[in-house]
Formats: sequence, C-alpha cells, structure tokens
Amino acid sequence: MSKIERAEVFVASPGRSFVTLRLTTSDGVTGLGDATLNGRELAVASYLREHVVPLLIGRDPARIEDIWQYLYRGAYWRRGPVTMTAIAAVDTALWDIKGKVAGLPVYQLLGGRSRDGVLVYSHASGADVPELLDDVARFRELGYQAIRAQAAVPGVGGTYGVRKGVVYEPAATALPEEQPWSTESYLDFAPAYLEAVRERFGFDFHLLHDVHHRLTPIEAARFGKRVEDCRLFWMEDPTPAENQEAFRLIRQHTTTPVAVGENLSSIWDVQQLITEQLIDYVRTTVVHAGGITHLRRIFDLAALYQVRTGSHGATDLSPVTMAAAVHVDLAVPNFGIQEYMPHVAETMEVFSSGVRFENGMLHPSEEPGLGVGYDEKAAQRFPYEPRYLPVARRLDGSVHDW
Ligand code: KDG
Ligand code: MG
Repeated sequence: MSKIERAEVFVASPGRSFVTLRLTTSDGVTGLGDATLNGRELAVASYLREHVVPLLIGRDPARIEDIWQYLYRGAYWRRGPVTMTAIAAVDTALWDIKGKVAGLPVYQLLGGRSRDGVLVYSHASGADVPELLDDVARFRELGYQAIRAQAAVPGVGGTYGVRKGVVYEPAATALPEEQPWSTESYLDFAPAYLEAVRERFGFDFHLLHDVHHRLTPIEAARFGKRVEDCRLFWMEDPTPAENQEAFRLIRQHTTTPVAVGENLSSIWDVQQLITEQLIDYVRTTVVHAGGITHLRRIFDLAALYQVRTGSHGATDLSPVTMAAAVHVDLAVPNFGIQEYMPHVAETMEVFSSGVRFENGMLHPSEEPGLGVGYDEKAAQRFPYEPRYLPVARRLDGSVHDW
C-alpha cells in the first residue's frame, strides 16, 4: 500500500501571499493543495504544521473521504475558515495524487465533462464612470462574456473592487487600511453606473455586481429592485450572511438574482440559504470550504433546489485552487459561472498551471491530476510579507462590514 510519506507547508509572497501544501507518497507521487486564507495565512500554516501533518504521515492517500472525515470529525472542533481551509488543502492534494495515480485529469474522476468549457467573469472597475466604461470595453475586447462592474463611490475615496494598479489586490498594507463608507452615497451612485454600462454596451453579455456585505436587508432589497432593468446576472453578498433569514426579506422585494458564499466554509453555513431558496448562486470555493470533496457535497445539495454554482476566484485563491475549481466546474451539472482574475507574473514564476482562457471560458489541463506545479526554489525568492484586508468605517467613525 502506498503511504503519505511527507507533508510540506510553504508560505511565500510571490506578488501576494500564498500557503501551499505538498504531499508526497511512498511511491514518489506528489499532490498540491492551496491553504491560503487572506490576511490570516499563518493561522492555517500553523494548524497544518502543528496539528494535521502529524496525523497524515503513514495514511493511505487513496482514502480521500476517510481522511476528510477523520480530520473533520476527529478534531472535535468543527467548521470555521481556518479548519476548513486546512482540510481543503489536504483534500485537494489527495485528489491531485489520485488523478496522477489513475493517469486521469481530476474532472474525469468527478464524472467527466458536463460542458465544453467553464464560463468566467472578470472585474472591470474605475475611479469614475468613464474609467469604468473604458475598462468594460477592454474586457469585452479580451473576449469576456461576463463582467463584474464596480466604481469608486464619490466622496468615499477608493471603494471595494476598484483597482489601483494593474490588478485589484485589497490586501495591500502591513496593517489594515481603514476605508470610509457611506451607504447613502453608494445607493445613489451604484445603480446609475450599472445603467450606464447597459446603455453603452447593451445586453449581450452578463453583468455582475458585488455589494460586498455593505447593506442591511431592506437597503439590499431597495438596491435589487432599483437595478432590475439592468438584468444583473447577480448581486453578490448584498448583506452579511450570518443571519440567513435576512435574505427572505430581500427575496420578497426583488427578482435580481442573489449570490452568496465566498467567506462561508461548510455545507451547514449555506444550508438554509439553499434549502429555503434564498439565493440563486452559491459561491463557496475549493480552498475555503473543505476541498473538492466537501464542495461537491454543497453543490449537490444546491442542485436539488435549483441553486447554481459561482465559485469565488479572486487572486488570493492560488493557481492550485483555480485549477481545482475548473475541474469541479466542468463536471457538476448545476454549474453557473466561475470568477476569474488572472494572477500576476511573480505568482506564475512559482506556480505553473495548464488552465487555459479562450473566448470567455476556462479549460483545464488534460494532464493527470490537477495539472499544476509549485517551484519551491523560485518561492524562496519571495519571502512571506504579511498583508491585511482593509477595514471599513462609516463617516461617523463606526466600524462597518468591509
Ligand atoms: O480575500 C477577500 C477577497 O477575495 C474578496 O474581497 C474578493 O469579494 C471578493 C470577490 O468577489 O472576489
Ligand atoms: Mg465578493
């Protein structure tokens, strides 16, 4: 029997911070898992190094489900982003190994293709409306069939989702940047720029918008109703999701589709949202929701309630997660869309990936496993640099949801 012989945890910042797990079997087969939790990287690295690696050595890498159950139930302390990201890294690496051993790309192990390619959306943004419109034009020219639009709210300075450099990277400072927020200004301004995008570019592409947890349920209801004629593919995270019942109020007022889940980590965290059909898209991801094994379980539950998938895919999800996501997206029957932000050149000096973008779709590598590589020597050129996500404050100085 093959055994897990080695488990290494790498923490590096090639363009941004990533935590990567590499498992090696007694047959010399390696598997990679992403363990990155933006702004809390070392918590997961330590959870893995101190509490998970000792449990893995000597186990049969073929027993993916059993190892998942052992790490989840065996910890006694369940769920939560740190635990579920650590379990995800192990699970993803084991699927990579299983694919390599079988000589098959991971999507084949998940039942094979349900579609020819994976529809993706990318991020257009601007410091003002003309800049946003130019950016949407750029993404249209690049072939994207779905585009998320965000613009800086006047009087609030930089806002969530608005690029400062080449790539949008919110975790940019050694301590959290404090960003001002005004719900009133946002509610006045955001519908107008979404309308401007539709007026200029029409309706033959999907338009998305991320509210990023900033509104109360009734404000979100008003926003969704106001933008109905823009026919959004979705409004994302209209209100924080701790109280899932809150989404019923949004539902009572608007037909704008709702997407939730990027910061939720287990099937229990999305159960009510799904089974009571309070959302249209579930955005949980491989890396933060327990890996391929658990994500598949969430997506299967969602399928029963006509909820489709729309996994998180910002640049804080490493190329390992992006590759794993594309394998899952290709296979599940209820796929909706995949978020996609290409990584910067430094990141790709460390990771290699066979994922390919063509005509607004992603395609996986046909190599056995996930089709990703990690160059540990190259990673040494990019030592870990801690970076925090920003914190939002209302104009009166009180803390708001970022
Ligand atoms: O780490 C947090 C980011 O990934 C998140 O803020 C990005 O909301 C986001 C999105 O939809 O990509
Ligand atoms: Mg989001």
